Amino acid sequence: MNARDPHFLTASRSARLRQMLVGNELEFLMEAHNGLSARIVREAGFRGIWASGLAISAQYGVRDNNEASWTQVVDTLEFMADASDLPILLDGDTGYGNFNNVRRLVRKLEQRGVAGVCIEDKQFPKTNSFINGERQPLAEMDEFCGKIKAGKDSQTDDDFSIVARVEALIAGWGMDEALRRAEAYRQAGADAILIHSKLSRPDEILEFAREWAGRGPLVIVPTKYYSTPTEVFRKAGISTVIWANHLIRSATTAMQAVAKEIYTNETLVDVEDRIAPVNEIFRLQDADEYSEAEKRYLSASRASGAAVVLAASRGAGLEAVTTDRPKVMLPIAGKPLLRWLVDAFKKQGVNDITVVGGYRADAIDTAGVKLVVNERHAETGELASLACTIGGLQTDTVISYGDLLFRSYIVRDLVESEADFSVVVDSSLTQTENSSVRDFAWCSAADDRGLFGNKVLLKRVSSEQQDAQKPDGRWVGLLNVRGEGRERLKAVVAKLREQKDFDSLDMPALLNALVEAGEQIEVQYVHGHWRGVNDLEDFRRAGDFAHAQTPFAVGGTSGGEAR
Ligand code: SPV
Ligand code: MG
Repeated sequence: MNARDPHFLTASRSARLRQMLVGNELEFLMEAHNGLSARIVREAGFRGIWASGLAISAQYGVRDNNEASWTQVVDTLEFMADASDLPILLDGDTGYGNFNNVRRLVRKLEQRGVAGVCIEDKQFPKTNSFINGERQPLAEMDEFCGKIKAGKDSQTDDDFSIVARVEALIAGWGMDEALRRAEAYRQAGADAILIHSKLSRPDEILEFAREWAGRGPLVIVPTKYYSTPTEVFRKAGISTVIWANHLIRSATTAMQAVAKEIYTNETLVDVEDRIAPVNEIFRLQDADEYSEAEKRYLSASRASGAAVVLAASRGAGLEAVTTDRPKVMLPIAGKPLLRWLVDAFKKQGVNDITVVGGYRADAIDTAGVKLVVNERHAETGELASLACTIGGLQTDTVISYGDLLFRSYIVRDLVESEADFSVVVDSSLTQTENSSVRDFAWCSAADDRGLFGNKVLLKRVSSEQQDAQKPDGRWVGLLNVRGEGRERLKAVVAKLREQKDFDSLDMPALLNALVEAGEQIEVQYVHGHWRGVNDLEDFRRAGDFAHAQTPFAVGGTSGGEAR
């Protein structure tokens, strides 16, 4: 298999690295030091990764002296291997100990999908070759051969590669010693020789290559002799060039410049357009795959749903307490009414919450919600408020009055409903004692506990009880819209919009229009367990209800009525 062979990409990572080493073409390994840089190397088009000891240490902010433990390095490699399917050659320093450490290292690298390791003939703990390289002691040659043999004997994948790095030129031991060692390492089983040089010209590398005369693959790291044309390496019969540290260095330059600029200017405005957008980070993290998987694996009730909360009104009958805030910001048992509602939704996985404000929208606490303002709130009704955000209904959505308190099961059951449209009707409330009570509901069947589980449909909602027939309950102000129901809801709202009286229409008008359009709206009966806040009396009693919903609350009422 040639490295340009179409089967190359389907081969295992270790087979690909081996092929790069033994193939006839000049190959390149690019440095990476974490998952993100490994992904970037792959996207740039490289066919293999150099997991540089210098760069991995540096990204942890420690020195290239084995200050990061070998298991920390292996953990980093796991992120790199997960983020990129390229073969990875680990810069394994000296093998982190003696022959036995090399054996364990090779086994662990194979388990993590790393294609090969390069070990250098220095002593543990090592120092980077470019820091006083000439003063660094070399390993005893035979002992190093033992490490190579131990590594080769412990690999279970025949394609796993061990590259032996010769430091004799760096340490000033001369060409003959370098060649003597390289040959010994080849005979010990090394799959390739990395010959390292710290000169700014490639002379000693080229001389080594001539003398080596193709006895096995040669790998080089031209960090210091970087101005050498790559063609020179090709002609010299080099197998693989390692670009050893250029991503950690370029990232460092960028981070230094941006940090300094933001510090100095105390603003982001000048840097924003010159750095990767947050969406580019999401793309590199494969965020879309997560969203797809979420659709596949999270049950509908756990998937993040949406809610629209109608909160534009000041609250008729509540003028005395709403001069500086809308009704939804009235404090109930220590927190605003809206916060009770938002917390209840979030508890059920309904996280994408849009609040339609109007009167004193500036006073609405927008933490964790999106605020849309119905600018014409003074002249319009609930439906006009809903219309301000209806275009954005992308997912299953609960449409809710803003002045509700309820037991959490009510929303849980509602969002778990399979129906395209479903509403909550309280069957405990069929009479009015109070003029502010509204939204009576007539249904296809009364709340007969014996019929529990049978489908009941909404027939009509009205605040007037002129009907001879007693209502079956009261709509509590919650409508769930699912799936294709969303588009049909939009169509019905669009139709109502053509009516002259659209501005005065309320949510019951929408429910009735849906029924008239032939939609089936399923009824979920409850018996109390919720409260609306419509007047001062409701406001006063809401505190008791809210208290009873808090964990370990003692006393308080658990049921309720009245909107
Ligand atoms: C590394 O990248 O950590 C290397 C290559 O070992 S060098 O820094 O050139 O020695
Ligand atoms: Mg290194």
